[in-house]
Amino acid sequence: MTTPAPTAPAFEVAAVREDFPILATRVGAHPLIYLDNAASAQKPRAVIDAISDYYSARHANIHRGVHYLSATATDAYDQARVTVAQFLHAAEPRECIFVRGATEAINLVASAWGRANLRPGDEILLSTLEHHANIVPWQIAAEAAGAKIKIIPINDQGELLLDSLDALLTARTKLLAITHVSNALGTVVSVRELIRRAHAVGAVVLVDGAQSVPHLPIDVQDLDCDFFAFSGHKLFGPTGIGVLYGKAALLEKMPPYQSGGDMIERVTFEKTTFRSIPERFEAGTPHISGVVGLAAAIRYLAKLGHAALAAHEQNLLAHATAAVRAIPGVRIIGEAKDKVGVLSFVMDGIHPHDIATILDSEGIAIRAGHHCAQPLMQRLGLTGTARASFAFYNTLAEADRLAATLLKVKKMFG
Ligand code: C6P
Repeated sequence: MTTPAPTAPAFEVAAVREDFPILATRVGAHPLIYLDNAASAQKPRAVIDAISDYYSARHANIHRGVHYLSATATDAYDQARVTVAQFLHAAEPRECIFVRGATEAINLVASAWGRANLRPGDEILLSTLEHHANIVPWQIAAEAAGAKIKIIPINDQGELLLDSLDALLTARTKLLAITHVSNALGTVVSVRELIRRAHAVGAVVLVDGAQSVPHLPIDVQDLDCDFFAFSGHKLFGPTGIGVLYGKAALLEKMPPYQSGGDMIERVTFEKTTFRSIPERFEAGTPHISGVVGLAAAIRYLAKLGHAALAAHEQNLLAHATAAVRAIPGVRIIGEAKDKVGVLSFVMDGIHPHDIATILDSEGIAIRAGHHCAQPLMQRLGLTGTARASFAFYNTLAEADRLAATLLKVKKMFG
């Protein structure tokens, strides 16, 4: 007789919820049901404690003092970079630059890489799914260089039309900037395939990972992307901190983005020389406590284990999708085969903001509007959607409450 293989322990959502103090909030008479995780995720005690401990016992400015506290803070900051590099599977920690968030990461590349590399007639390829943070910086860079922007279209399910790539990717394509996961629809984009095809024409690829890091394991070397951007606050870490990963060979050739203290080698009034990466791109006193908190979030997630979280989230998405789809007059927006826990929908004759307001009166937090993806909304013929976005601490009962309350919304509007 063979011994049965050990099965993974069931995901204990009730126990995990205990790690997040804010989930005990009450909104009037109702328990909070937080379904706005794609906008910003909540923070576990491990992150809150790490920040508190940092300010209570370890704070000083980094890279500047010879004293004990400065050395302690510098060590925490440098160790966090190692944690981030391991999380992304970067070849070296110096390839991970601390920035304010995904928005700043993309602006850094558009500004510094764009200035050095874009020329008149060059093309930048984006997709219909992009968040404004991965559109507007490229429009500004394209205008400055005389470059042109082209767009990968989508089908009605919200999936990229990869057949269009043959015509769109040419020797003129200098950069592909593509989202890994759509914030508005939840579509997972097959970035690995896109990166391979972009590299075949000599283009550099930036992946906007703002919505993928909370849901998918990331291996930047396996993806072979040139740049990868994400924000800490969507990854259960603090606001105001994020990461730009870039291949060392590319980062080293880029001019500075911002300038000032800590990024210089030597300054005279005639000329300044700059430090190597990562410091060249981290001018001024950084968000040290944010970096410490981000590393704590990554360690917390590693302890829970990706497979258990992903299975629970997929279960939540399937359950919520079926329950919401069953309500007459509701249309799900974004039905890609490969999705993370984002459920966008519209209801006949009811404005998304009215849906969100009524849900809020019952303690349910969702987002309504264009989700900073106006070109996507135009393609879908909508001004906005209602969006429920799930994290691993959400429960099937919360998904049921969402559906039951949407039924009430429908009755209220007749
Ligand atoms: N999306 C949402 O509710 P920042 O603001 O820098 O942390 O992240 C910007 C950003 C970039 N790319 C994608 C795909 C995103 O989803 C976001 C942020 C939030 O969908 C706030 S608009």
